[in-house]
Amino acid sequence: MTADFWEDVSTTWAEAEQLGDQPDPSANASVELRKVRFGRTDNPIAITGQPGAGKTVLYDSIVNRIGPDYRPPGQSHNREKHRTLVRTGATSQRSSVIVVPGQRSNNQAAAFDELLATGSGPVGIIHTVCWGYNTPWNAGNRATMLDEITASGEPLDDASVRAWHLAGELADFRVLAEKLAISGALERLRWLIVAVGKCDLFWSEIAAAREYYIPVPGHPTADSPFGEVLRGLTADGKNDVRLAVVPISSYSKDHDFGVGLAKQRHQFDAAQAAAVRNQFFTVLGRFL
Ligand SMILES: Nc1nc2c(ncn2[C@@H]2O[C@H](COP(=O)(O)OP(=O)(O)O)[C@@H](O)[C@H]2O)c(=O)[nH]1
Ligand SMILES: [Mg+2]
Repeated sequence: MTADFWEDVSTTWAEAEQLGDQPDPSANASVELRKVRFGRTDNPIAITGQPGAGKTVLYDSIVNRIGPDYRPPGQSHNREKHRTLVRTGATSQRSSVIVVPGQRSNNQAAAFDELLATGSGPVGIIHTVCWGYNTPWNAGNRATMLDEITASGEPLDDASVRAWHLAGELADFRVLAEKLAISGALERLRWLIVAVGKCDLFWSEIAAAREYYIPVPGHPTADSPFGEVLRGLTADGKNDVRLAVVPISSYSKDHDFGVGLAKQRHQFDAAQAAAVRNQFFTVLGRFL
């Protein structure tokens, strides 16, 4: 039944929320991913999402590369393809994990089209969103953002900058959903995780993020615009794409909006970040 599908999605999120509030230091994820150099790579997994959403750092977090000396690699222009060994309990398999830039510029879209055109398409997608806390990599984008916010008559502040990014994120997700449907890749897709990243920056607002990213069980008309697209993409669970929407913090740090505003402080200690990350792994492990 429709409502149950979204109830389940909400329950999985709620578990992460609870662990973020009360970390259980003894908990361990049952799945391990490791970057490897050689070998076959079946089971392609794509990490999608807007520029600056946290895709590259999320991959580094997934393969456990984020230690005390970690420095984020900066803006990536091209598609990144990694051979990855996935170990769940006693079994292991190789996957290629492809980090694909956002869908809204031609350049970026080409990378995703190429992935779909391989004939097999991804078996799983981790779609990265970040509640408006995109790192504004590109000076051109920053200028467009400033122009559009000024034209709208809004003051330039955290709220208007985040709203601008959220609108872009929504448009990007719409394009992704359409491409998956039109290319037929949706029929091959076995799972989708919406990774609500950088949650260390907005943990105090996590309930509002949950309401934005998860369709409302039993009440389609109450969905947020993002929820509406997600509901359509997954056909309320009827198209056999397994779905989770979960918060994740790959790398806690203060956020620079990039336009001269005060930084947004991160709100996580190490135990909280580890607990939420572990839960993300547990969920990912169920799908692999
Ligand atoms: N606070 C916080 N910042 C993050 C997190 N993940 C990434 N970032 C920051 O966001 C920037 C962009 O991330 P990146 O993965 O390079 O974005 P991409 O363009 O989607 O690949 C990084 O340089 C980090 O500074 C996170 O979980 N929390
Ligand atoms: Mg990147």
